[in-house]
Amino acid sequence: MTELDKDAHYLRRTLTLAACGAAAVAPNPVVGCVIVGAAGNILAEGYHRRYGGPHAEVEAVQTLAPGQSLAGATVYVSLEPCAHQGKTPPCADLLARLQPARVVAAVQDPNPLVAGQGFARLRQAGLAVQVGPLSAQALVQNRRFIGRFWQGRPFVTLKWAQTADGYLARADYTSQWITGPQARMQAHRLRARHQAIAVGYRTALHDDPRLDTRLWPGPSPVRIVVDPHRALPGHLQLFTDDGPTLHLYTGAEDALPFSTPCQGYQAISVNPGGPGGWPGAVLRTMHRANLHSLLVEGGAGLLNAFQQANLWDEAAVFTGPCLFGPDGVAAPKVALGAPLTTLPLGPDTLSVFGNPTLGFWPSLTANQGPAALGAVEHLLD
Ligand code: AOF
Ligand code: ZN
Repeated sequence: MTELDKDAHYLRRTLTLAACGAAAVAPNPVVGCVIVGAAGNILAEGYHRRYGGPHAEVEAVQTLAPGQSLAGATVYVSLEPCAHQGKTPPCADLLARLQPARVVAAVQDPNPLVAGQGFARLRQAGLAVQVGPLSAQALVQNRRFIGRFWQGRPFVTLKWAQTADGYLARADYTSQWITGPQARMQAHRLRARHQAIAVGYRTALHDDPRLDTRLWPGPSPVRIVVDPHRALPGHLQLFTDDGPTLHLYTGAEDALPFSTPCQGYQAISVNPGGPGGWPGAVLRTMHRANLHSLLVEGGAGLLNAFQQANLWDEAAVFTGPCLFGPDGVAAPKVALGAPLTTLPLGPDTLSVFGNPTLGFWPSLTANQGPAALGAVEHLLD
């Protein structure tokens, strides 16, 4: 194996380890770490297991044999070691004390508390520092964490299920499943990967959704419901099942609309007349609530609003075999281009698209060259 092959091999392993934390670390990034000895043997491994817990480097160092020297060793990590005193002391200082020969990180941490300072500390301590290979893969894996720093707003995924002829629902909104159980599990995986989930008035009323993750491991997202006139009835599961619900409306902030809302319920008056219309109002509310990623589940009105405001980064489109035309509710008319990846799911498919005009995907491809477009293996982590 050449040195480059070896670095790619172990960095790939850091990404595999990082993915093990996917269900529990948000809003932190997923991070994996592998320590390889001078003889090429793995000495320790670890990953960031849960938000607030030890970082990947600490997890790995804790599994080193007592007294193990790191002379000549390489520490591989999927993200730049941190330089700040957060919930744990800086990982860069920990590695500097252990004095391996090299630290190889897949990407720089965009968090302004780190942003190159971790690398600087390691170099000051005399360690060789290398960034990449596999930068594009690592960026894709942490795109929700990284994208929000690049854009200064939450990472937004649009999600919908459409019929083979391009409709979201029948014209009269009578409820009918478009996709099968495999696709629904994937939809719950997507929910578990986002900190918040938004639906509009009509979807809340007609579908009475729970918006939880009962079909996939991971936390249920904070529910955001856009109800311009505060007209939704209090018996909806969004308002009765416990779990945070942010109920967004316009107008005066007076008494709560329901006498017994669920635990974590908040009625929030917003101004959709500001920049970005309703999508802008949703994202500003999320910023105040410290929520960094959003799955927009529908319906057509809310999806179209995010698309028209160009406030989206990714689209996850499920397509089932049935036909609702010609009078159904049309799927959003988004210029999607070619999918980044397509997953066959029983009779259905899931296609993932990146916004071709702004934000994460064009920045990634501009920074990395078109080869980055092949870096899609972590899209479905
Ligand atoms: C690392 N290794 O495994 C992770 C890092 O709130 P804290 O103290 O856990 O810090 C979170 C920040 O630390 C997060 O925003 C990101 O910049 C970095 N995450 N860094 O060296 C890790 N998870
Ligand atoms: Zn750290």
